[in-house]
Amino acid sequence: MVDDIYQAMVTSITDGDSEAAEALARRAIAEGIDPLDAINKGFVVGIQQVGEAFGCGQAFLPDLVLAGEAMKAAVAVLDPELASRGQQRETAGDVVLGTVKGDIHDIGKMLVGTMLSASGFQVHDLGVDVPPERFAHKAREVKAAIVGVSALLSTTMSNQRLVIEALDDLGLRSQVKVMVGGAPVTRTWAETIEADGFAEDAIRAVVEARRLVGSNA
Ligand code: B1M
Repeated sequence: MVDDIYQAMVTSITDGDSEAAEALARRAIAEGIDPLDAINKGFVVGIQQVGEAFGCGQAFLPDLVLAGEAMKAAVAVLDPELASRGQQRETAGDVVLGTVKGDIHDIGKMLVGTMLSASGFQVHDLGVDVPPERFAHKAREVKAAIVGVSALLSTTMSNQRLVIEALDDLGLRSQVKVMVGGAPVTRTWAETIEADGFAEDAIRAVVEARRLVGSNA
C-alpha cells in the first residue's frame, strides 16, 4: 500500500498538481511514513521523470514550472517534520547556503538546508541567484564554518568558482570551508575549483559538512 502512495506522489509531480502533492505529503505524515522516504521514493522520482522528459523534448517549460511548484508544495509540508526529527544539540557550526548567480533552482538547496538544520547546523539561506560577494559578506558577518554553494545548470556551475574567489578577496578563504553540490556538479569539478567538499544529495551533504567541521555530532 505504501508503494501506491509513492506512485501517487510521482504522478502528482508529473501532473504538476500542487494540491494533490500537498495532500499526499500530509497523508504521508498522518500514516507515519518517513518524510525523507516520501521525498526520495515519491516526489523526487516524479521531478526526475519530468526533468528527463524535458531533456528529450517530451515536456516543456510550463511542465517544469508546474512540477517545480508541486514539488515545493510537498516539501513545504514535509519540511517541519524533517526538521523536528533532528535532535536538539549544540550548534555544529554556521553554514551560509545559496544557489549561484544566474540560477533560480532552489528545491535541492532547500532540502540540503533542512537536513543541515535538522543535524544541528545553523543555516543562513541566502536564496537563489546569489552574487558571489553576497556569500562572502554573509560568511564574514556570521563567521561561517561552511559556505554551501548549489548550482543546477552546467552554465552556472562555474559561478561556484567565483564564490571561492570572493572569499579569497575578503581574506576569508583559509577560515571557511566551501561545499558545492547540484545536479551537474561532480567531485572532479569540486576538486578542479578547489572546493573543500562535495555532496551528491542532502543526506551526504550532512556527512560531508560534519567532516568539514571535524565533528561527529
Ligand atoms: Co530547470 N533545468 N531550468 N527548472 N530543472 C534542470 C536542472 C535540467 C537538468 C532539466 C533538463 O534539461 N533535463 C536543465 C539543466 C541542464 C543543464 O544545464 N545541465 C534545466 C534547464 C535547462 C532550465 C532552464 C534553462 C529552462 C529554460 O528556461 N529553458 C531554466 C533555468 C532558469 C535559471 O535558473 N536561470 C530552468 C527553470 C526551472 C524551473 C524554474 C521551471 C524549475 C525550478 C523550480 C525551483 O527550483 N523552484 C526547474 C526544475 C524543477 C528542474 C528539474 C526538473 C528539477 C530540479 C529539482 O528540483 N530536482 C531539473 C531536472 C533534474 O534535476 N532532474 C531541471 C529535485 C532536487 C531534490 O534535486 O536540485 O538536484 P537537485 O538537488 C539535490 C542534489 O543535486 C544535491 O542535493 C539535493 C537533494 O538531494 N544538491 C546539493 C543540490 N544542491 C546542493 C548543494 C550542496 C550539496 C548537495 O552543498 C552546498
